[in-house]
Amino acid sequence: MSVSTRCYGERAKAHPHKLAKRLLTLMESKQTNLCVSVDVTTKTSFLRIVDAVGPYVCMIKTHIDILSDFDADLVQQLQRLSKKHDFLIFEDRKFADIGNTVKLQYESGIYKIATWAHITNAHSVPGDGIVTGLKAVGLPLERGLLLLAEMSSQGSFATGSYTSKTVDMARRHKEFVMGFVAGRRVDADAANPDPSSLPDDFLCFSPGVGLATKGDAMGQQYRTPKEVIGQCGSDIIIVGRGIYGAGEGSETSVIVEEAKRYKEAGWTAYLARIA
Ligand code: S5P
Repeated sequence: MSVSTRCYGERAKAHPHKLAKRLLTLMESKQTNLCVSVDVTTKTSFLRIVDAVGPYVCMIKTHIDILSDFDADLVQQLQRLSKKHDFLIFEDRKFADIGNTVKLQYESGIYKIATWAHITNAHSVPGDGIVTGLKAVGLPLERGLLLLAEMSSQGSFATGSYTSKTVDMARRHKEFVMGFVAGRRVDADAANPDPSSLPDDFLCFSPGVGLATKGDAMGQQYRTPKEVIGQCGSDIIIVGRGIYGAGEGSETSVIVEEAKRYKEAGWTAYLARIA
């Protein structure tokens, strides 16, 4: 597989999607391609972990609906930390319904995701209407969308023609869709072995990254930053339990050390790729 040797800063300059440009610029200046997924269930643990890893990340990924004590103040604190440490917020909502429903889920309800999350994501399974619905809310707010083109879990059905049709869907909505959740640069093909030089230059976000283990008991599969960034041409590593471990009980100092270790591993893999 051929991978892009262009640096984030160069891609930022040419990028037509405002939020992708902002993210690539931030990655270059903070020297990080690490996104931490903070999947804990209490507000105190969540904010403690976000504040601890903030200096080392380009993005924080949330599952806002797993927080037992969610309130409006949590969103305000998260936004404050996003400014303090300079990272973007990605709500991993994985929308999967018809356009009209996802539009309501994105802008309304308790969470009002569109008001605070710079980025969210969606499955392509419903067809183009899902993007049309989300775009109606997100585009005026200058938000960005990722499509799930592949999944890291064992036995995932998002392979082959499902993946390539998802790439086609993204190309039809590139003013809003800024990239993919996938394990590799899925928009590369024989005609365009380095799609980072194309005007759409979709960003590739890869979950299922771990340095210590190969998976969990529920089908998650892990690869290293070197495999994901260096060999598969992905742009951003998404790491959850590899960094916060047991979550609520983990020492802040241990979380900080792990965040530094993954940041370093992701950046080293990227530097080796563009060298
Ligand atoms: O294919 C996927 C897509 C996502 S967004 N596989 C994933 O694991 N994710 C998310 O990444 C998942 O929902 C979780 O929040 C995170 C991985 O967490 P970890 O603890 O396994 O690193």
